[in-house]
Amino acid sequence: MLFTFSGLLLFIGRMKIGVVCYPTYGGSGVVATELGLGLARKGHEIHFITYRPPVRLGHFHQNVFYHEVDYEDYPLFEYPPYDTALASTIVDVVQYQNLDLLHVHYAIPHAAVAYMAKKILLTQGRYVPVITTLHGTDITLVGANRTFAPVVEFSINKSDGVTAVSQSLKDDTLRLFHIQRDVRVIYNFIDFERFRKVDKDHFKKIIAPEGERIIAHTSNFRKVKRVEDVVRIFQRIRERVPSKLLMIGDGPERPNAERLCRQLGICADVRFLGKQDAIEELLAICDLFLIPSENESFGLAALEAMACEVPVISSNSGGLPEVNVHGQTGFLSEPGNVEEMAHYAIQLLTNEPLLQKFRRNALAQAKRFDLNLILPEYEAYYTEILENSQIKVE
Ligand code: GMT
Repeated sequence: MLFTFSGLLLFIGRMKIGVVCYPTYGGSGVVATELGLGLARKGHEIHFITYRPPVRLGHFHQNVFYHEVDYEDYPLFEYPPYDTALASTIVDVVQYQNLDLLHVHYAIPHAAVAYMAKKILLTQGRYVPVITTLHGTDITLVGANRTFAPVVEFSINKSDGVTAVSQSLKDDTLRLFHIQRDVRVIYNFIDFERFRKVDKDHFKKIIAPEGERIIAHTSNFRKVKRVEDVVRIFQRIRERVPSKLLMIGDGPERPNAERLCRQLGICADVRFLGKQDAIEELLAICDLFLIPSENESFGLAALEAMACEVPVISSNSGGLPEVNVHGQTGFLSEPGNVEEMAHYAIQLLTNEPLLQKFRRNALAQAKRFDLNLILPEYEAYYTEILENSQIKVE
């Protein structure tokens, strides 16, 4: 059979890349969108294939295209067959936009759906390599569950390239699944054009009129984030240091966290801000960031805080130690050890020179994950996978 393969584009450097991701507020969707936008700025043509425009997509860009997954409901479907609709849309976009490769973020269901699309395209004589980026819970939480595990393992093994956002996630993947292929670690990244400390003093005066310390937590408020620990840590800090807590984001655990604030009588000092677009403006006024997660493959929220010169008190789970350096950019404790986390927070907040030093260290560490350093790693990986795929087809 004769396969058409648009790898020729490789030699002129400009790639046409299909990006499949969750368009919601969530680390994997944010990484996928910002990677796509970064690649578009470098001249690649990026085609997002999702059920809604990704939240961080923003304004029009000449190299960015958006293809909505077309889905028609039918009374028979108690569960919408989104996977089938997505596979059909991928087939359509690859064919008609002549894509070079597909980059899917979050294994479930994207890696399996991409495999199906690849197989359909092969019957039409078209080969498109698939790269899967593992983000965390697709491996450690949902992925490892037997409801999904066989499909996750199969689709990782069938991807042409697989990346993990931290060494810890790679190790977890190899421990939890029978993986017969290489998994490349390409760290998450930060765009310093957007995330940097800016002067928002007027804003600070509104949140903390008496010059209180400002502490923040950002997440999707899922169980794995241990948001009640955030409240308990803050309660302990507040007993020693006048301070305010900003709870940014939303999710299933928010009502429990709000209830706990009421029980503890600390509501006046805690603000639940819901989902926010300009997180960097909030981080700009913060003194400390809390992320006590049960598990965290990377902790993009911590990196965003560090880029804005905010030290981090975190758990030591998953990939967090690869981002937050104990005793330099913040402190790490066992998940659930709220006493120790509060102790570390108070130590920093009551020692201005130490806090300033940690602020500088946080920024220096964040610079290791600069978008401009990580983007070329993805480009090189794409090129490698395209070249290998070409050899396979030939
Ligand atoms: O948090 C999740 O449930 C899934 C996922 C997401 O889409 O937000 O988060 C994961 O991917 C992020 C981006 O790579 C990582 O920074 C997060 O650490 C990771 N979350 C977990 O591992 C819990």
